[in-house]
Formats: sequence, C-alpha cells, structure tokens
Amino acid sequence: MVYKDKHGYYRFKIVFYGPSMAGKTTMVKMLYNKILGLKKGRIHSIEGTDGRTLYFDYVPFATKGKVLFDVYTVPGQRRHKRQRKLVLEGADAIIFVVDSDPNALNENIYSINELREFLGDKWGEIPIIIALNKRDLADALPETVLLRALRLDGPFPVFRTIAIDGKGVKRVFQEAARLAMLYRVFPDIYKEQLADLARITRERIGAVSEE
Ligand SMILES: Nc1nc2c(ncn2[C@@H]2O[C@H](COP(=O)(O)OP(=O)(O)OP(=O)(O)O)[C@@H](O)[C@H]2O)c(=O)[nH]1
Ligand SMILES: [Mg+2]
Repeated sequence: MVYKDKHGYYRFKIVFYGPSMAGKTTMVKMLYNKILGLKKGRIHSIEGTDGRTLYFDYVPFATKGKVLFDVYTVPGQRRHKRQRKLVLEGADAIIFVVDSDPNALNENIYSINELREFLGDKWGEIPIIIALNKRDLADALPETVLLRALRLDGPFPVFRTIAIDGKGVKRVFQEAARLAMLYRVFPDIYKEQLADLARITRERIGAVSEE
C-alpha cells in the first residue's frame, strides 16, 4: 500500500514474482548496479550457497520527486510458499518473471497459478507486468506459447528481457512504477488503461478480438 513516510516520501512496493531460476534476483541486481539513475539504498539479498534466494531481496530506489519504490523479489523454490505470501503482502505492482527455458514450463505454470490463488479478487486489478526472460536461449519458447500456457489473456503488459545482459529490464521496471502510481493515485485513469492493456494482450496472444 502506498503511504507517506516520516521523510515525506510516497512509497510504492514493487514485487518480482516467478519460479526459481527465472532471473528475478539477476534483474534487481542489474537495476541496482547498472541501470537506474535513481538514488538507491543498500541492497539486501538473503541467499543459500547455491545463489537461490532464501527469504527475499530488497532494495529501495528513490526519485528526486519524493517518491520511493521498495523493490522486493520472492524466493521461487516451491518450498518457500509462505515466504512468498509474506513478501507479496501490500504490493502496488507485481513483475512476473517467466523463464523461457522449455524445461521450466511447468514451474512457470505452477508459479502463475499460485499467484492467482494468492491474489484472489485482486487478480486482473493489481498491475502485473510480464517479463519473458532468457530470450537469449536458442530454444526459448515462443511468446504466444508461453502466454497461452500461462493463460495470461488479461490486462498485462508483456516485455521480453535478457536479465544477464540487462536487456529490457529498465523498461519493465518503468512500466511497473508507472502502473503502481496510476493504480494507487489515479485509479480512474488506471481503469481506462486496463481495458487497453487487456485488448493489446489479447491481440498478442492471437485470440479473436471482441471488437
Ligand atoms: N541465459 C540466461 N540466463 C539467465 C538470465 N537471467 C538469469 N539467468 C541465470 O539464471 C540463474 C538464476 O537466476 P536468479 O536471478 O538467481 O533466479 P531467481 O529467479 O532469483 O531464483 P530464486 O531466487 O530461486 O527464486 C542464474 O544462473 C542467472 O545467471 C537470462 O536472461 N538468460
Ligand atoms: Mg532470487
């Protein structure tokens, strides 16, 4: 939930969600090290010896205009379900990171279904930005195959990313930041945009348009 902190910053929470090994931590580290021209606090990462996230990553990014984004990643391994629910609490926008590796298809489906379950009524209301990651893989699954398999025929902006090179990561974050602010501060404008987003995604998936 957006709130004003004691330093006068409006704070928005953005959560990277998705299966283990999809590239969530890589994206946040890229944003932190290379991409964003924003002020940033210290990055916190709690990982196991295999580099997988155990609890969460967290880093705050601040704009000059007194807006601060609290950015988190969830731990993707199935056994950390409870932790994911905690990290998701109060999110203003979610970036769902899809692993384009064909071997990860089942994990992608498991993860998006879990997110649907956690969000309940908020599914399709809270901004969800889709990052199709690992587009550098020679055998990356086609975009339409992924979007259909994950049943992502809703108001979701879709981006292709290569997190290890930082490709597309900034655009994903900017869209999440923009939609988080619209969603919380200008809900009427946000609702209008949702309808447009849904239409664009339907077209991308190749479904028959209702218009
Ligand atoms: N080829 C390729 N590998 C990537 C890409 N993004 C991330 N990886 C690799 O995928 C592995 C997992 O990345 P992480 O960022 O740790 O994955 P995660 O989603 O945070 O995983 P959990 O913390 O377990 O939830 C690492 O070896 C990354 O280098 C990409 O775009 N292309
Ligand atoms: Mg991680």
